[in-house]
Amino acid sequence: MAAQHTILLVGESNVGKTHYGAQFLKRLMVKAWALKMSGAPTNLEAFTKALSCLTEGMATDHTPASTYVESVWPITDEAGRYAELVWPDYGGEQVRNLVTQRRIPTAWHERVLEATDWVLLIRLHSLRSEDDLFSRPLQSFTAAEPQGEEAAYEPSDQARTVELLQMLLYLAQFHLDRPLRKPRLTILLSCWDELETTELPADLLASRLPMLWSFVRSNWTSPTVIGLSALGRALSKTDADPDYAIRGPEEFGYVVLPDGEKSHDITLPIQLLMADGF
Ligand SMILES: Nc1nc2c(ncn2[C@@H]2O[C@H](COP(=O)(O)OP(=O)(O)O)[C@@H](O)[C@H]2O)c(=O)[nH]1
Ligand SMILES: [Mg+2]
Repeated sequence: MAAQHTILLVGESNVGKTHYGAQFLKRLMVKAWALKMSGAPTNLEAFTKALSCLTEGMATDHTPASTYVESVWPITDEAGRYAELVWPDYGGEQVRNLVTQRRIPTAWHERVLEATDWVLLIRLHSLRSEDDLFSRPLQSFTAAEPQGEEAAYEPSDQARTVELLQMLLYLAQFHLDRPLRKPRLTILLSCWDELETTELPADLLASRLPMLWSFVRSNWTSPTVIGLSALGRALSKTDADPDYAIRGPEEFGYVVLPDGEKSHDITLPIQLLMADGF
């Protein structure tokens, strides 16, 4: 069966991809939700390991892959539409390196070309805010020139995220003379619970990362921004959360849709893509 959608889930290290995958997997297993696994997924280990930790009420350790590994999940929705979810894993600092060193694994290159949808995970809470005239005292701009290592140019977190999208666009050889319809872009603001906000996801993104937001809006006709809390709350790697252990991980986690509506169905961002929603 040819996939109607190939959905690529990308994000830097530590944004919550593995835990989102684990929670997603649990939802597919419980089967009370609209999506089903419709074949054999590949490379599930990282996700099943995370899920067994969640079942005990703990987060899993971050285990960076040393090479490119991807997990591919064949899924169908209630209307019988078929999609492949592709979770690339670079582990460690590899996505960062992708941008700074511009080296792209071939397998990944192909995935970018064939994807109909890109889902980018961004964890706002762990991004450094920009050092600029507004956040730093003026004298720090006139302080002694940085020496050696320090002098090396390092793009801001926001610039690096823009660069990541630029690289994907370049790889996929899109012409940017007009805003893109395909591949569609969904931005998931992960670990939403950490942000303690009542703002709409797109408004928050626009105010926190204005350069990224304007880049996205000028290159896509209808980008979608959704808040995602895969876990619903912070979990420790050593102390079990009793609620989790008693009620089960499937009782936790939520998304905040573009209009601000909250839903416990964390598979919704993918369902909406499969249904050509938004
Ligand atoms: N508060 C909170 N923490 C989360 C959530 N999802 C993941 N985390 C934490 O974020 C860290 C990175 O998650 P992980 O899934 O390993 O990120 P990955 O490197 O992108 O695969 C872990 O310490 C998780 O416990 C969430 O929804 N809320
Ligand atoms: Mg991971």
